[in-house]
Amino acid sequence: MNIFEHVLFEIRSARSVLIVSHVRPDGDAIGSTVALARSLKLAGLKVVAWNEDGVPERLLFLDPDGAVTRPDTYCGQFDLVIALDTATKKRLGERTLAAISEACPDEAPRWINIDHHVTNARFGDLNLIDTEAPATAQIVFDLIQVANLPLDAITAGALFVALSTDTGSFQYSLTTAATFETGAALIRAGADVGKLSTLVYDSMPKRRFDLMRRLLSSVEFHFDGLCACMTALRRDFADTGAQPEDTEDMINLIRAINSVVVALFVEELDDGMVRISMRSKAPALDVSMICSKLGGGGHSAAAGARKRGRVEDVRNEVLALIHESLQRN
Ligand SMILES: [Mn+2]
Repeated sequence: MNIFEHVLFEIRSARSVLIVSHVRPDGDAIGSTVALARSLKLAGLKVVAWNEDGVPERLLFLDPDGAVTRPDTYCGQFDLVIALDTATKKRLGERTLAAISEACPDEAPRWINIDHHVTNARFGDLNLIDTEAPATAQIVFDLIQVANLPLDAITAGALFVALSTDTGSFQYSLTTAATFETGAALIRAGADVGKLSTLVYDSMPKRRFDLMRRLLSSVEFHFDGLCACMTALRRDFADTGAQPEDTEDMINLIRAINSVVVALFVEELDDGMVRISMRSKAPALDVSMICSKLGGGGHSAAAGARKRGRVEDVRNEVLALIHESLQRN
């Protein structure tokens, strides 16, 4: 059996499946979760889908039936957990992991880990990791195809948005002819490109615009303009009414600047932690290496971490690591 057959065998033998994805979920995490949960349900399986932070407001249209909930709303046993788009178990969130233990007091469930992050820790009993895949949604789509699982318009739409958002709408370097072929197959299966793209790329609450205006004025340049750093403080959220999810993709505003090789986004969280997001435009400068040193991970061109401390201290520590990497390149 190849890995796909193994995964499908496990899924078909399961009595009850739980699908989970990482905290602060993006389009790929939610889209892949909605799609796999829906397809398996349509195939007659018993499926529950959780995300620690729930579905962000801007992605609610992907999940019209509210299939993805926060954890702890389920009493019952799972014999299979499928983690999507998540490099380490810890990234699933504390409450999610605790709720899984509570739901399965007698026997630990089997774990399937489906992901495309280079830093994936292979924490599953089965690990379907393809670091060449531009999105986890691509792997989920391949599974659905190979197994001949149902692919209705909602499933196709969720996969399309996941693929589109993780590739910067089919622009990043991992985008290949096969990615467009998958996009085409999803359109044939009922994904409405115009409608979905407007919902994803052409709509924002005013509070996000207000936050963006403030964050743009926080931008600082370092190392002869090679690095741009944007900082979001708690008071920026308080003053604008913005939510943490409103910072999504804000880093692309500074990544796009010609001189910038490394873009850094620093966000002060409520719990004394600081969230770090990084983007690299130089193939030789791997930001997942820098983020690994800070306890995080990701892809070579896009990575992140969380660290306890004051914003200024964490920012200076990260800038020192970036400086080191720039000098080596
Ligand atoms: Mn992804």
